[in-house]
Amino acid sequence: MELYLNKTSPYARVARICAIEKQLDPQVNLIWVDPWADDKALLTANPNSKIPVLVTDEGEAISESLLIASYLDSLSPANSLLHTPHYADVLALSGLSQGLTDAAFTTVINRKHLGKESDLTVLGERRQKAITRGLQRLEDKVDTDVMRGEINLGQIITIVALSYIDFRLPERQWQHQHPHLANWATGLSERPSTTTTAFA
Ligand SMILES: N[C@@H](CCC(=O)N[C@@H](CS)C(=O)NCC(=O)O)C(=O)O
Repeated sequence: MELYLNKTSPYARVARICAIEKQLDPQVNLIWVDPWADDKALLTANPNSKIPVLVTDEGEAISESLLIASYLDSLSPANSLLHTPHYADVLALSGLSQGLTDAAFTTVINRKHLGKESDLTVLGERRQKAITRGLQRLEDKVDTDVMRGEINLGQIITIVALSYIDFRLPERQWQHQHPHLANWATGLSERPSTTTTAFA
């Protein structure tokens, strides 16, 4: 299999962590690309020019991190990332934290292309509020089974979302207001799958 990725994409990092947690990483050839550079190989795999893309051994190009996670989860019995006893909770946590990533990532892209004033537009303010509410909801969920139990997709997306905020929006300093979540994140950020995929 081939995984198209870069070192700063939160979505690609989720896909890569899933491959590692499923013990499939020896079978995944990492193809480092710049999705903004009209890379020919990436455009062939994904005309949307977005990463991640996983090209299967059969040649199917799967885009969208959640779909890639679902595919990888089906390939090996190691660490069931989706079909746990808390299946609905895993999906709920995954959606919540994917939304947090979306709000943070869109903030970063808008700042890059339109300037920091983009935070002050109607949509920019909605994104900031979404981040604030998302962090609070995660803080409220810290002691649930889905967050405290075995590693699952929801936990993976959550740790990537939080670490992406630290990486790109450090001014949020969310740890002060959300100490339980910060404590939870410290524990998960020590796993080999997260340390070897750290943003750079
Ligand atoms: N919903 C997609 C989002 C993928 C995405 O937006 N990836 C960014 C990198 S973090 C990208 O490739 N952007 C390039 C572009 O928008 O042209 C997923 O979950 O995989």
